[in-house]
Amino acid sequence: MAKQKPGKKSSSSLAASPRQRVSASPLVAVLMGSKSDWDVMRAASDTLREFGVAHESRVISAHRTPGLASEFAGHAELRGIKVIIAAAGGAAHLAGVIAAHTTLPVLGVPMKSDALNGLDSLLSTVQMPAGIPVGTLAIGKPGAINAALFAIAILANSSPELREKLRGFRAEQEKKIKETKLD
Ligand code: RP5
Repeated sequence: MAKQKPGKKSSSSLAASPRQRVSASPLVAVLMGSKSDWDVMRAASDTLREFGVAHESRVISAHRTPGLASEFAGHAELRGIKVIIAAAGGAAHLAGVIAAHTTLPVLGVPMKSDALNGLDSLLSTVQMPAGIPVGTLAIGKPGAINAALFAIAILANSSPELREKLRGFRAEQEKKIKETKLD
């Protein structure tokens, strides 16, 4: 792999395009196998935005765009990305393929599928053979939100500001539960 300073890579297929949602110097990449995943995966993007984390959201398919998948993963670290979230449904190999091409932490989100309700996606994401890890979250929207929170927790290891925001988020969540009144 060519030596390059983090945050500098910008080849034609990796550069921002009107079809992708990108921010300058993204720390997190939210990848999904199809636009049909976006309804769910926008919850990951929304969560990252609420915490002020620069990120990009892209459609990259392990089987429909295999070259782009390996190119993206191979250059992600050089571009300054710290965590990759990869969502896919069915024979969901996107997270595993991405993880095979980078040592960055990869978080997999199984999408709910028509045929098997996401069980296929879950098993194909979670059952990575030893050697190439994919941290797998829950099926669908809870997994999308938790993948973003997990990415934030990873980033918070080197960002006291983010750690404080995460504490605030937990405190707010706790407060809401304690204040819950049933009819
Ligand atoms: C996977 O196939 C995608 O991640 C998506 O969840 C599933 C179906 O894709 P479409 O046929 O809707 O494009 O690659």
